[in-house]
Amino acid sequence: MSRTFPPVSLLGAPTDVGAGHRGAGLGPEALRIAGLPEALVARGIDLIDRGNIDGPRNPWTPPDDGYRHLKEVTDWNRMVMHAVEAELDAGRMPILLGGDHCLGVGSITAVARHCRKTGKKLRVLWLDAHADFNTHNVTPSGNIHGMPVACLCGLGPRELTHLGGDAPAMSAGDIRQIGIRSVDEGEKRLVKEHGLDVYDMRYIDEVGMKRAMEEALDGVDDNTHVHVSFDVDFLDPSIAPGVGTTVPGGPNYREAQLVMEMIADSGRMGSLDIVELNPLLDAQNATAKLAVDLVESLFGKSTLMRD
Ligand code: 5AB
Ligand code: MN
Ligand code: MN
Ligand code: MN
Repeated sequence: MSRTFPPVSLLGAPTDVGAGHRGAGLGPEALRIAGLPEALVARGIDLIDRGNIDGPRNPWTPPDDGYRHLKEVTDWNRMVMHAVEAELDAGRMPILLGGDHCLGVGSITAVARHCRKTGKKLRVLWLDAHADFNTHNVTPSGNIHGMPVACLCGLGPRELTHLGGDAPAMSAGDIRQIGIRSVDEGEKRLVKEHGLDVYDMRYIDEVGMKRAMEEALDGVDDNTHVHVSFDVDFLDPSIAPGVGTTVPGGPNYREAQLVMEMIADSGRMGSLDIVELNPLLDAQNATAKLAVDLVESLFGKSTLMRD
């Protein structure tokens, strides 16, 4: 079963305005240097690198009313939303090179708008150590990269919950979270209240990655747009130390590959974020190279063995 992929566009969003460490803004260049464009071209993909979006600098100021840099985060997300939507409208698959995970708001808002226009069902696969479901009342940090899923589901400041127009981008039922192992106290309550579908590490330990992914992909059909939001801290820090917020006990190399391979097998991935890579914490660009290796599997590299 060989598969052809739609044309792909790389969009760099070099910012860390949503994070608590500086450095994620260097992610797009690190991913390029690690060979991402060449790897996609080698998979036979028609690729355009659109270069980087140019947003506001990081003012590095403390949180205000529970939000750090809300204005800059909103500006970046608006630009990301327009850039991602333009690619989808042109029939291309956008790969957003972050940047921190606050950018998931703009990226997924664009995807949700596209799904509404085309009548597709949306399924977001959120690969992360964290649930990213904080609000300004419960956040321990004020960092908006810990809030994008809440914003997308309508919990948060209006400029982010309504970035795409008059309604939140999605509902809790549209998302599956995989690899979760660090959820803050108040955040836990919200995750339960809103009924998020969380395949946390405890569950993965108990049933195995294969079954967890089968369940996360259940219901995906020919009319589904699968968006993958890949926070690199999803991976166990022993293989992926180059991120700002490491949490032990994540998926190992083979488990991570299986996740990517099963997503590739679904044949329905329509957009992708690669976020939270922090080259300042990454010796020899090794975590970036691992991310590229995993993205190759998302584009069917290892599936070849089963042709
Ligand atoms: B990431 C924490 N929950 O809100 C918070 O990397 C960490 O995008 C958020 O998943 C991590 O500050 C955000 C403690
Ligand atoms: Mn995240
Ligand atoms: Mn994370
Ligand atoms: Mn992080």
